[in-house]
Amino acid sequence: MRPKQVAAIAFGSNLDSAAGDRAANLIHAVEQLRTLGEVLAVSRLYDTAPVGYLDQPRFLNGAALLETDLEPLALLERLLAIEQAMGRNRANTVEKGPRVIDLDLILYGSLILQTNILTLPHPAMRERRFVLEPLAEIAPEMIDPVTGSSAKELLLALGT
Ligand code: PH2
Ligand code: MG
Ligand code: MG
Repeated sequence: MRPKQVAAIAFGSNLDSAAGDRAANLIHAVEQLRTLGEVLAVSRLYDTAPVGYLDQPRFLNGAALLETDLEPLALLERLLAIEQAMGRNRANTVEKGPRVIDLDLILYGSLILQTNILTLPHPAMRERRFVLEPLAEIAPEMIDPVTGSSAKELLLALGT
C-alpha cells in the first residue's frame, strides 16, 4: 500500500448555490474534503478577477493541503463527486466559465502523472496567481516536481 500522501487542492467559486454565496460554497467544500483524509491546512480566501474567460463574476479562491490514503484517480473522482453534490453541472456550462464550485487537484506529493483524465502537477498551476498565492501561503516550500521550484518561487516568478 502507498503510504499517505499530501495533496494540494485548489478551489474556487463564482456563483451562489443552494448552500449560499461563494464563501459558503468554499467552506462547505472544505468540510467535504475532511471526509477524504486529514485537512492539514486551509488558506484564507482570495477575491480574484476571472482569468481566461472574462465575462463572468469575480471568483473566491483558496487552497488546502489534504493528507490522504486515496490514490490520485480515486481522489479526483471524489473531488468531482463533491462538485456534483454541490450542484455543479459540467454538461451545460462554458469551459472556464462560472461555477458554484471547482476543486482542482494541483499536486499529489511529488508524483508526475499524465493520463487522459488527470495530469499532475496541474498543467496550468505555474501561470495561475489564484492558485499559487493561496498555495504559497499554506505550503511555501512544496515542490513542483516538474520544475523543481517551490510554490513560493513559482509565485515570485509571476512578478508583481
Ligand atoms: N477558474 C477557471 C477560469 N478562470 N479565474 C479565477 N480568478 N479563479 C478561478 O478559479 C478560475 C478562473 C477555470 O477553472
Ligand atoms: Mg476543475
Ligand atoms: Mg479550475
